[in-house]
Amino acid sequence: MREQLEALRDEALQLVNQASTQKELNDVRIKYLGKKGPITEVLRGMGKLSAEERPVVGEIANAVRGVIQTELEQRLVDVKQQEMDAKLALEAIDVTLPGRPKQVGQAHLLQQVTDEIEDIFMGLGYTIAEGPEVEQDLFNFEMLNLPKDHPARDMQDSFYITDEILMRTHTSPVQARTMLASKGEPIRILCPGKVYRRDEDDATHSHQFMQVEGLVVGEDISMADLKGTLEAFVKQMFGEAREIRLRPSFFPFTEPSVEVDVSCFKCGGKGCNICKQTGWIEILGAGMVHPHVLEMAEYDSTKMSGFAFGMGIERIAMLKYGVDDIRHFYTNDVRFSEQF
Ligand code: FA5
Repeated sequence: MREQLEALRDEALQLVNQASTQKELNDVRIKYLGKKGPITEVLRGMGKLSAEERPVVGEIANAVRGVIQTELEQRLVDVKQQEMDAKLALEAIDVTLPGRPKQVGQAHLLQQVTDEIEDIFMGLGYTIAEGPEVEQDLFNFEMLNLPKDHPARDMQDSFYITDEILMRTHTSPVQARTMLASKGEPIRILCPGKVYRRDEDDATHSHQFMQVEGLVVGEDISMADLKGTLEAFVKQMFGEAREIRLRPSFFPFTEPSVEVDVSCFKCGGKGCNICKQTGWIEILGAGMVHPHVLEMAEYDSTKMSGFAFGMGIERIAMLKYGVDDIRHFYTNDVRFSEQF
């Protein structure tokens, strides 16, 4: 009986040592220590033994059961630890791996230039105004001294939605809207925005582009104020060395009207391929607000005067950043956008 029990013990302990999962250990426990296991069987058969044998066999059986029990518990602790280690290894996160950099966007160059222009004029006391891109003929043309049959309309032939509604051809309608809303009070506004014309697209023209309008109305506003303002703007935008030149021009809503050129940033005025050998580059149209335009917007033109200007934002951006084709602004190629 002793040999039989010791053999069972050795067999069970070997299996305990070989087990590598909690389930295998549980199987060993059921097989050797369970109700139908061989040790329980031995203990159950004790009744058939003699009175001398009984305590001896009982002691051995209990000792064998105790050893198996202890070994099982010990092994269970080890197996649990191994299982935990394996799980941790599987789920390990390498915190030393460098992260994936997030792609950070940036403002479009036209937006950057618009912001720069706004900053300069806000420094001169201007406020920013806005107007609709889908505009009435009334504000886009009529209130600006361009009645229905005026030939100067041809220069800005546009996209009409109805006979009376069109995509605005310039930011100048904001002049009329602001004057009407200001009810005879002084004005100093800047209005950037998109405009639309039925122009052929080429390196310097687009059917949709951006302008920024400036309008100042008050007592004793003169051409000298216009010139001083634009000079201050050009020097801040393009550098102290830049000069401006005013050339006579025509716009129905200003009188007198001028085109404003800036001295070439590349050759400084000597003449080169950028300025087409003239030393000057045109950046905007401007003039003194026509008395009739003031009157239409209910301003007393004998007491109040004003100046206005309108520049192409693409033109300013191309000059300042050396962009050679206006179409780069609209193709959404990040290799272009990322450079600024
Ligand atoms: C005007 O649009 C006038 N409203 C400007 C003005 C405002 C004059 C206030 C007097 C008082 P003009 O058509 O010249 O003027 O356009 C102004 C600027 O817009 C041009 O100097 C040019 O830089 C830009 N521009 C005109 N057409 C295009 C085009 N198709 N593509 C890109 N830029 C253009």
